[in-house]
Amino acid sequence: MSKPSVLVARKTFDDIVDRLRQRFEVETNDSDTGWSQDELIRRLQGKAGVYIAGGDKIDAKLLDACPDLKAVCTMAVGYNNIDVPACTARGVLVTNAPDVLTETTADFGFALMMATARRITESEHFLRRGEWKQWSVTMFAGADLHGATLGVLGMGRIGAAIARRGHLGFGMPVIYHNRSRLPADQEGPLGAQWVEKDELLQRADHLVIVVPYSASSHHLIGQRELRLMKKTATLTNIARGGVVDDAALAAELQAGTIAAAGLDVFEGEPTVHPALLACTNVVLTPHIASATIATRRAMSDLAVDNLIAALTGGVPPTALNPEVLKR
Ligand code: 8YV
Repeated sequence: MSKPSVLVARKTFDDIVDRLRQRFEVETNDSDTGWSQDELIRRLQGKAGVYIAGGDKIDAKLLDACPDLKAVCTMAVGYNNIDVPACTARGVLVTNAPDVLTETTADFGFALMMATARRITESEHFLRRGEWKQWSVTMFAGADLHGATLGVLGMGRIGAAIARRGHLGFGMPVIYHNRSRLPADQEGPLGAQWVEKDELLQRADHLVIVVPYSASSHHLIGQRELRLMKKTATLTNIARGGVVDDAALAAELQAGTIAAAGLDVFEGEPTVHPALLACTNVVLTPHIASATIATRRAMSDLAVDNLIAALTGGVPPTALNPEVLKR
């Protein structure tokens, strides 16, 4: 019997792809540029599985055009790029890559929040431009993190890991909003108190956004929400572009409605709203919250574990629609 064929639509570590080659016929994308959906559809003909990343769109149109596809395995934890119900309806298994990136992403969220509060990139740019001529008592004076109130919007795995850092490491009172409140035995170790969303915005000194993107979280933070925040507050978004209305944020940053923002994700990335680029009180990074070698390897490995299990009769470790396996 011939081996099943799979497509690795995103370049990843060669030795991890070799694990697929031992079992399947493998076609790879050897460039860092993702394929258009038409190209993806063309290359998926006759393929039983696909390894993707966050930017690759899997929808009903693609599924209908790729009838041999049985498994879609993303190396990201977020899966807003995949129409999971459409996959389930067609018996296509979907897996994501949770847990393995939680601590790395929380480290980065904290780093971005600190860089934002303490004006690290803004002051570095000033120094590099040769503008540092004298000391001043308020030069790049920012806001403290220790003891300040940490607000977490979205208390999933990554939100909890950020709350733990704030509570245990920085003595921050932690407030959070999430659709469902954590059980008391989970809130306790995080020192976290559930509050309504508006109260979170009003009370947080440093707000970190960690909610998944969906139609219901689109522009969850816009002009109204920003205007509820303290003038001295910072906002950090490591979730997804689209959760924050970037144009509204840029306008409110320029107006001084909040002190500063740290953004790792953007609407329409890799394009960044020009008004954000023009703000000095924003730290901008190119969607790298999970980017350590160890974690990117772990994410890729987990996607490959899932793909192998899905196509060899095993149990994929992190299936999003495991009901498909029972059919
Ligand atoms: C990924 C992410 O780098 O896992 C996620 O959901 O946002 C990032 O960790 C990216 O999506 C991979 O494409």
